[in-house]
Amino acid sequence: MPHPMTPTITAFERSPDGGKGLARDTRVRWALEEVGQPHVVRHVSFGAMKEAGHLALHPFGKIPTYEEGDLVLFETGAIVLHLAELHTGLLPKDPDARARAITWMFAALNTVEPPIFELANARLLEADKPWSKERLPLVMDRVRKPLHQLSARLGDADWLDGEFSAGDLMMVSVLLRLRASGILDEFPKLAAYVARGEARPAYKRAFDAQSAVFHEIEAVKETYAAINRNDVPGALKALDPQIEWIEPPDFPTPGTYRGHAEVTGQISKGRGTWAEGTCEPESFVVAGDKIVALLHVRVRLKDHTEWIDGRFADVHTFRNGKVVQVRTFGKRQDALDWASQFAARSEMSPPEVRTLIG
Ligand code: GTB
Repeated sequence: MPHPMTPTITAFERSPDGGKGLARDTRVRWALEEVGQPHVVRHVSFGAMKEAGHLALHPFGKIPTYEEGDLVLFETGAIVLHLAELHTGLLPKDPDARARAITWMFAALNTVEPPIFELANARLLEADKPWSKERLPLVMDRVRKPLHQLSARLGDADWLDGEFSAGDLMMVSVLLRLRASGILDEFPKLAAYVARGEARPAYKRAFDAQSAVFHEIEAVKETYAAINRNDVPGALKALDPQIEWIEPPDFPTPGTYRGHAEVTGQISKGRGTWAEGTCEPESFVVAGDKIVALLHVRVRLKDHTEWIDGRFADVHTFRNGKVVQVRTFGKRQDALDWASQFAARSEMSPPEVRTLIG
């Protein structure tokens, strides 16, 4: 498993933006990538976010959180500042320049983001209200006002105050949320500034990580949903034609199955023994290219009256968006250990283990 001091952050289990990186974990991932800090991401469901376990980390029941040893932080401003102070690369050494960069972080969060947040609320949550249409132009103007001033201050510079800093990271993250509204395009200098931020390799890695995990988790969920409805072709959809599915000796269909035809036989045979029941992923642990599905099986076999109720794990290895291997483990811990030991890391990215709980 990852080093105990490897920080763990939380993110949405299923972001409403469908993996477009608009939730606030992206700015923390970005900061982690900028400073090259390996990290774990635990993805929480909306329900779990409001439960005692998560509320102990985040009093307002939101993501992201940041855990590093005994230290628990919430609020993206605090988390990014902590990372910027702990590592080099996000804040200048000169004390005055450092204070100015921190000022830009606060400006992003306290001056620029509040009206943008209000606009998101107006567009998404209040669109059906009778007064929504009348209020929207007013909210949009509240967004534009600081943007005019910000654009004037930025001028033709690349970044807000000399070198790229945590102030720019936060400002770009905040401005990014405006893109869908079209307002960003009214400010070409700011649009170019945001594009410069997005072009940074660390931003790309952060974006790709959240996007990949969103789609991979959806694919793994769909595999089990298809098995449960006895839809074998549906269960194959996420699997690469070169798939290898390895089932240990004490399982119903032990062996190594290669390719869609053999796996079809394996799934059909195993699923064919069920009279009724389900195999549900309860949570996911993501390590590099591997997603560990922690499974709860509750099945009554044909010609049996008693129910089988058990917990085990499948490790799905992804390549180019497809599952190239599924390895079944009777013991969840064995699956977790194996996945983190053999997880492939992108050459571009620092070693990363991402954890997802449902
Ligand atoms: N001030 C806090 C911080 O900066 O950390 C705000 C944290 C926050 O609002 N988190 C949101 C959250 O957890 C996620 S970012 N909301 C869940 C809840 O309140 O129950 C806001 C967000 C959500 C979704 C999208 N999206 O899908 O596009 C974009 C932004």
